[in-house]
Amino acid sequence: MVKSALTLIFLLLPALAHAQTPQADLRCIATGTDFVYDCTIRLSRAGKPLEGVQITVGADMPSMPMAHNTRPEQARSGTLPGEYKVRLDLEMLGEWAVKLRLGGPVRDQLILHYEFDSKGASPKRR
Ligand SMILES: [Cu+2]
Repeated sequence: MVKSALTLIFLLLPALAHAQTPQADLRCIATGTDFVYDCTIRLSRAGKPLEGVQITVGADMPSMPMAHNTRPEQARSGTLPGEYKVRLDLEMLGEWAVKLRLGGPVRDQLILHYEFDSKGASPKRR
């Protein structure tokens, strides 16, 4: 009885946390200028697009702490609900931790690990 109740709690906890934490998906396309990417962020919570959020986007390389000092950029609203656009000027190819600072109606911070190559970026599973 206790065991099954605990099991239920452990099954539900991640689902609850997942429902409340904003989720972000990042798509980036290389612009043709070295290390400059046009990126689209899709922000949602519990499967619904999050609109009207102020997003400040920073980036650094986990493998090179303090080596880079990219300027945080303010994302602008995209065309679809929950969509935001930002241009990232990174200093080299490789794995970057893209940090989204959310302000306005939602306050949170999300860190997205992406591998940037000459075409764009793909999520890095750790
Ligand atoms: Cu680097």
